[in-house]
Amino acid sequence: MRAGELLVVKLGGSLITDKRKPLTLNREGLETAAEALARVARGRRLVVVHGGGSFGHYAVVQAGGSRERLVSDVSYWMSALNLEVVSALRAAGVPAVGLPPLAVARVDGGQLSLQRDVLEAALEDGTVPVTHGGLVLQDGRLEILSGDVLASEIAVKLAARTLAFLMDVDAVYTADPRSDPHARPLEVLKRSHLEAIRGGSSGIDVTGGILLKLREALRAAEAGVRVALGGVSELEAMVEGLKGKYTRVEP
Ligand code: ATP
Ligand code: IP8
Repeated sequence: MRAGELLVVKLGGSLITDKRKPLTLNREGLETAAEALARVARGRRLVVVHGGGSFGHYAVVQAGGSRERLVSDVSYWMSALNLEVVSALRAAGVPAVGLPPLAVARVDGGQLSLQRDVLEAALEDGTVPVTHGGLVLQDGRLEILSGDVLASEIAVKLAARTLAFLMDVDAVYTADPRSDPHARPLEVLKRSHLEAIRGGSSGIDVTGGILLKLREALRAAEAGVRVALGGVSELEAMVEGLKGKYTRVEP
């Protein structure tokens, strides 16, 4: 197997899109993230999972109750966003390969499983798989799986050294820092903190916002992965396990 510790990065939709504006890319946020990813990819194996932001979450809401629109529109807009992420990474010198979530995960009897061989084959070739939250086969139907869940599952099953969740905020706070002036940043997140943390999302979000992310972060940390959440400027510190302004997760 190709050498180098494995790093999994969940690229938040809040960072790479404008979650308040439908179908709007945050190109500056994406390019900054791509450059930071290029730096941490040196000497490591890297898997990137991105979220839906104002592409996926908006498409789900717009579909209303229509299965036809849900499946076609979510697939279309998430593939469009995936191509933007892959293009930004390639421009930063990262040999990215886009993989739809359908190719890497499925749910049977409520149990999530990974197509490990697809991810491992891409890593073995020295490339960086870039998958995303979106449609996967779930007990015979195409349904939405959150990128937070997928990133955590990949980190656990492929025994990643580190899982980093990048967002448009620099840490996990006691409440949403965008709307609560009294919100305090957490240096450490433990399971016992979960009940007290208040949160939502920075815009439309159909998969559970920050609270789902925190549960997934804890799940991976409890399986032995080093987990951190924060902004892109601290990615290197998160990956090296250095001190910095971000939240680390303690099992
Ligand atoms: P996506 O699901 O599209 O990938 P994401 O994972 O980047 O998006 P969210 O799930 O929206 O992002 O979570 C990040 C957002 O959550 C931030 O923009 C922030 O405003 C909001 N938020 C709500 N509560 C909190 C909290 N307690 N701590 C930190 N951020 C919070
Ligand atoms: O944004 C869901 O993934 P997430 C993507 O990581 C959608 O929760 C809604 C298509």
